[in-house]
Amino acid sequence: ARTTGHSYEKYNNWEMIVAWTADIAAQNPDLVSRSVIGETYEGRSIYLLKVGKSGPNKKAIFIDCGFHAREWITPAFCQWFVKEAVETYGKDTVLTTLLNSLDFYILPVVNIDGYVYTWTNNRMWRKTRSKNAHSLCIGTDLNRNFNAGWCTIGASDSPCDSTYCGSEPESENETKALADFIREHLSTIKAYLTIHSYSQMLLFPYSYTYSLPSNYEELESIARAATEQLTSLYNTKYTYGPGAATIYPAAGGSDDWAYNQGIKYSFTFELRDTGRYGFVLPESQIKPTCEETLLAVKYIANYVLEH
Ligand code: ING
Ligand code: ZN
Repeated sequence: ARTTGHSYEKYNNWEMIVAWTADIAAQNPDLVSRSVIGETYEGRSIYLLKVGKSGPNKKAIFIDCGFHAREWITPAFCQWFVKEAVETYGKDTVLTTLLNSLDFYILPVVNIDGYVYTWTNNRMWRKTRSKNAHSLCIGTDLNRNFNAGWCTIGASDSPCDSTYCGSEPESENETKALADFIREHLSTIKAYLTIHSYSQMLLFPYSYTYSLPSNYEELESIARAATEQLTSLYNTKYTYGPGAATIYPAAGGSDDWAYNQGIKYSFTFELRDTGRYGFVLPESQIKPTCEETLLAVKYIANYVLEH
């Protein structure tokens, strides 16, 4: 396994991330392959990495990062995850078993146009960069744009707001690309993990309603155990629970949508911190944040493998 040259403890711009996706796939052809699942509004390729040893009838886990442009720690986590996979395959028994038995689909940056904009224009941008009809305001909130109670609560129908739900569900190229991929792979994808920041929370459905999901008790116990693992490393405190009651009610999120598609293990991570640095988490926290988060992700992956 080779991962030379790339810095996993710094924030990388989109150009660097693109080069990294090509390199890590080229250097680890038995473990990593790269595909393009769509194009952003501004015409950038949306890259997806498939990580795992090839084998028959494998279950899969889908993980995305960079839904919201300013949440820079999240693309850093997706890069870290792939690095750990290629560097510890054949060394760490838990990860080796996981990669032999499961495929991980890693989408390192969903909202690429927004991410580029945070590097060039406005560090605190959240939405996409698409034009809206009859408005000078730009962008849709991708995590309000999915077809799950779309725009009924905790979302705005005004294009100037940061939680604008879009003109209709899946109005954004990025939403459509992600949703199409998941629909096409529903028979294999057993878990959906979407990585956001910040708040130190592990959320599960529902966020668009206070109703509880059918396997609520199971999700609650997975979240408890996964956050226990996470906290064990650096004592980072996490809370967990259904989105509506734990963070705030919000419709149109990808975890609720994936859950309603039949993916019964669907979680939103809210990584460090709780507000001291917020979205502008110092680079010195990339490594500890990624290490602790990896423990929770491994726990969930193991659970999925055994159930
Ligand atoms: N938080 C999420 C947001 O989109 C969330 C919380 C999770 C909402 C799941 C809906 C569904 O607002 C951040 N930090 O983006
Ligand atoms: Zn977010």
